[in-house]
Amino acid sequence: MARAFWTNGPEPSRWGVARGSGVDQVCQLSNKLAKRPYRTLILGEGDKMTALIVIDVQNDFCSGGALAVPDGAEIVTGINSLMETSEAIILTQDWHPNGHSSFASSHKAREPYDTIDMPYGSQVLWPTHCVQGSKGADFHPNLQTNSAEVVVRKGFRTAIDSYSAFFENDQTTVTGLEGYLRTRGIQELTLVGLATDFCVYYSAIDAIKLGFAVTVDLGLCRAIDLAGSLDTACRSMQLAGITLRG
Ligand code: VGL
Ligand code: ZN
Repeated sequence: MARAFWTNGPEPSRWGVARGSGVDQVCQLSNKLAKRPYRTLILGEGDKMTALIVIDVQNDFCSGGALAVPDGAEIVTGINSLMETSEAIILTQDWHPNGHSSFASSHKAREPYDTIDMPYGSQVLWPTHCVQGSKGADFHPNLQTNSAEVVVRKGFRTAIDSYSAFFENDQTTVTGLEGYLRTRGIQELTLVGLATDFCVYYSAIDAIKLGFAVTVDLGLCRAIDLAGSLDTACRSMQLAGITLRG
């Protein structure tokens, strides 16, 4: 949690004053409580701001969905509570076009959960899920989405899947999230959501490689668990220096 102080009122024009006085970051946030439209959060040197990143809490990953993660919807209430004390909130949304290359239905004689070689490496084939604009791609109806500042959509290029919120599965194409976090001065991340062993896992590993301090709240994640993938993911996250909690 950032050590920070709030000051009511300064307009954006005061940012220069704050910077000149040895304060290294100034973030302007809307203030729902004050009558003034904004108040300014001033972070001193060494202060860290933490973002909550909510991964893919979408209908298709919850019960009744096309790629339902066991007990996926159980985490929604807890995520909503955690949002109330979070300094910054980012949601990700799996967002595939029809005929996406990660769908088994896009490949002849292939079944869901087969693995194929793509130009960027091995790829699990999934049931058709999270098609752009479909009900399955919507966030779970009970997820509190109003407090999120940003929604990062991923997996929208037909030829590349994207588990991670930072890099697509070719490990080169960026989503832009890193730039967003850095320009907001965010250095610490807490990850929650679906699925622990795919999108949460790849996002957490990329985040720590990029130099963020990363916590995964396992109590607010649920897994697909294909052939021991949950165990492998947890061990790799721990080895990488990610804090596992919950
Ligand atoms: C996911 C498989 C395919 C996930 C997304 O959100 O973990 N898994 N697409
Ligand atoms: Zn997907």
